[in-house]
Amino acid sequence: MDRPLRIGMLCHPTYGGSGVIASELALSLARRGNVVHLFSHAVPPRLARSSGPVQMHVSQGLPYPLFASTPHDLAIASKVLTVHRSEGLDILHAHYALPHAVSAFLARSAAQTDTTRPAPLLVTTLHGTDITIVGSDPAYAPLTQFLIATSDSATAVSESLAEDTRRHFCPETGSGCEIEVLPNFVDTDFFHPSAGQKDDSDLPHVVHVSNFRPVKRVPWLVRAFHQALRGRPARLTLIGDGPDEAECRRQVAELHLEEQVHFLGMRDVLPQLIASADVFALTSSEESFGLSALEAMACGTPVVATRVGGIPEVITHGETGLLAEADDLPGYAERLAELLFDPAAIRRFGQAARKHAVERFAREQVVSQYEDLYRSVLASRPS
Ligand code: GMT
Repeated sequence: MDRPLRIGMLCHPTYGGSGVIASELALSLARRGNVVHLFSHAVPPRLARSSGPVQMHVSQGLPYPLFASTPHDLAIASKVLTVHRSEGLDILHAHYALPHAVSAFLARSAAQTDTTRPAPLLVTTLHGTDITIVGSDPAYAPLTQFLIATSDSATAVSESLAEDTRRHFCPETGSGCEIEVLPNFVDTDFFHPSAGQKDDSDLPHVVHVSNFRPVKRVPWLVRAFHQALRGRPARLTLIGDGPDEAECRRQVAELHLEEQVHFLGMRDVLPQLIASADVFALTSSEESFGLSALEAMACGTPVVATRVGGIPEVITHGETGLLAEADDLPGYAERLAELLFDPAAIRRFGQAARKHAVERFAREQVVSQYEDLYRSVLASRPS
């Protein structure tokens, strides 16, 4: 039997897919008998809710007047090094390139000066805007490129994101951008159709979950929902909060949708809320994967989404959901109405969505792929 691995996972603690995936991966790996440490500047919500045997290290930098902002990433690098020196980590797994691959790189470099034990190897998982918006910005691009090239292994959550990464950073030969695609995953027991009750006698019900950042285009969704109604009764529930919430509320008032659109703010009982809806809506301008769409599919709720980034790798148009072009609001409204007002189609698409989530994106299957990757990276470590 393979020996247990000692893994250090680094991630953002905010609500968001990369922190969810890092936390769930850490929990699964620990339940398999590996020793897993999670490093962040606050406890990620998915880990906070679990009693799983992951050792959480909250590392916050020292605020000091000379610093424009508190350098949590340096405190995390320092903590990783401390844990490595006392326990000997095999793998550092950075989720979202910036700043976590920087922290992990620093800790690995410092550990390489120690002759008493091997330094940990660095696996970096690219999640989306760490390439498409933040990482490719001229302010960070050279560093992002270096981190990808210098990681012992780099992974991306979709083919589309791997392709974007090559296009941004290694356009000529692809060399320096060796990227393995390991898709995101979902706990299909937790996100399950029986978590909530769809009721044909209720009003047709659309749900959306996000952090209301501009890239999610929630105000665009409000307008599309309004167009889809054409006088028919339906409701839209918006879950989460973020910068665009005020604009959404303004549009709801302008379009006189106060009766139809409800804001719930941040919630943890997502499976119940999503499973009881008829359609999950995603209207992003870019999306490397769309973890929330996958969670909806696992709940048996079909998705109407914009055809961007890795979305077509998750949703099969006409089978598990419907896709519309991101610059075509009337087209999106049309797709939304097509599904929302057809209970038989909702059932058919919902069953296909659940089946696809279970067959292609089940949690333990993808966790095994990560574990295999760690072991193969360690096996090829120069002695
Ligand atoms: O990249 C981001 O904007 C943040 C990131 C996150 O932490 O939620 O989202 C990305 O990673 C998720 C998990 O892999 C993906 O499901 C999201 O599609 C992706 N977001 C974008 O590409 C906009």
